[in-house]
Amino acid sequence: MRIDVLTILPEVVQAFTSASLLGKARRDRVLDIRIHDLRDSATDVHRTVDDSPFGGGAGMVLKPEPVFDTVERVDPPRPLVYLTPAGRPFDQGHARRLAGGDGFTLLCGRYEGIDQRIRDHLVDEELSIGDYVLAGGEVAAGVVIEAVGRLVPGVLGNSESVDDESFSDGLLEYPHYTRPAGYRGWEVPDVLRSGDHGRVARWRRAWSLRRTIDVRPDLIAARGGITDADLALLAEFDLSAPAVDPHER
Ligand code: JF5
Repeated sequence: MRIDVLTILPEVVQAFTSASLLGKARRDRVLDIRIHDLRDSATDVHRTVDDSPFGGGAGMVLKPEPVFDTVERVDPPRPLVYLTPAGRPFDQGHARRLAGGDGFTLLCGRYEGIDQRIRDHLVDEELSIGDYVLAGGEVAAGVVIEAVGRLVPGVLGNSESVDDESFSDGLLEYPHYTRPAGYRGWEVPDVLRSGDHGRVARWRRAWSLRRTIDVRPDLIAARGGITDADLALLAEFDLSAPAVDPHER
């Protein structure tokens, strides 16, 4: 998979995509990540890529010429995605769709924004990684590349392969435990050590439901509310009331 990134901070994107999981995938040639410095397409000695907004106001705007020039010079893969708080909320569904293609391109904005003609005539879609404002799109690009990259076959090892359970059914993760079974007097729940795989699966699902109801009621609504089977599962593990912490019950 080829992923191109258009940025004025290539060293930031280079560093992020050279470490750990993404770095290994790049070395293994599973991910072909190409980082382009928008300033390489500037035409003046100062390598200017921004200018003040028509109509006045604070801040600067990314000029159209360096972005169009870069895209026409390197012919990056589509879709071309602009990362902005004004975009559609990026989620696991977007990550799966992008991971299923041959590649995509990320445009990192800076300043107050980018010239509208880039959005109208070059960008295919606008995505937001959350409701906050960053100084630039580079960290958002890192988020998208990692979320998509880990879904690309060959990026994760066999022992860490993608858990298709988490998020795919729209619920949050259940609690995880490892050794030691007792730590500072806090014991791992007996059910997880019982060897009863059916009961373990029901306990995990009950906790996923409980956590999702408590912290993400929007996800519960999106899957059509709570069913009678869900309520029975919560009751089986005494989770009918809002949870505090697995050890406080
Ligand atoms: C950016 C103007 C783009 O801040 C972000 C962002 C927040 N959620 N998703 C992306 O992108 C950088 C800043 C200012 C345009």
